[in-house]
Amino acid sequence: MINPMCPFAQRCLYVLSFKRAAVKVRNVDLSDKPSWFLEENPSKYLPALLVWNNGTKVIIHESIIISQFLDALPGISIYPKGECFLTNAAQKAVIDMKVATDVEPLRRAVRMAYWKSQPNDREVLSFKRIVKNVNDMVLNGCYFEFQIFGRDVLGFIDLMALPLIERIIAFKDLGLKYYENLRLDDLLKWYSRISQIHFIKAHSMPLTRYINLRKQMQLNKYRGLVLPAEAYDVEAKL
Ligand SMILES: N[C@@H](CCC(=O)N[C@@H](CS)C(=O)NCC(=O)O)C(=O)O
Repeated sequence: MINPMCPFAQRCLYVLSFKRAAVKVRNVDLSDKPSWFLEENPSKYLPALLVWNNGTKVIIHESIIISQFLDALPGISIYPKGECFLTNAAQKAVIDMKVATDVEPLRRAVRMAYWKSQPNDREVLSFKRIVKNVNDMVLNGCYFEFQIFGRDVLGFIDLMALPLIERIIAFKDLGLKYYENLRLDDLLKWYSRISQIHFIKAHSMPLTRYINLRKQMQLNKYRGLVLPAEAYDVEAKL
């Protein structure tokens, strides 16, 4: 269960698209939650994955956990898969750690940029620190695993970071204080590379949709993510 404009759902969609796994995707309007959704997913949060295992229903939440579950399904893996199981496990641990410590703080930066038009100095500093850290992890537009393992290959960190970085990039020309003297060159190079990948293109959105959603929030008109995503092609008006 997803909404195509939800950055956390997008993480799962990218992993699904990479795996080419046959999973039924159901879209949910979060501004008007249907009764089937409330019954099947009492937490009301997206993304959510319903799995039937030996007659038992399991509902999985949290974009990272769902993405890891999807990756573990039969087929190719977005995690490094070499000959040695210990190396694989150690590398997976390092990758998961990087997502937790360096990518997840982007949520806070994105949230601030969506909601807070007049940030105080502490908020601006915090935004800049989070974004600079990520910018420095993709020097010259290399994928995240280059800095960690020395190979410029798309991996799990890239897919978890993409929906959040997309929003950071989308808001860069709106004159927000967060972006004053903030270097985004490496992230922009990284973004221009990753957005050309076929399975990424299949789920990517025009960045203007995030700008229009932000406008809706700023006008205090946000009541949850609606369907279809095309609704965000038009700018919100007072
Ligand atoms: N930590 C969660 C965050 C999920 C989340 O915040 N989802 C939002 C949509 S983007 C949601 O379902 N909100 C409920 C609502 O709007 O009613 C994850 O990574 O999956």
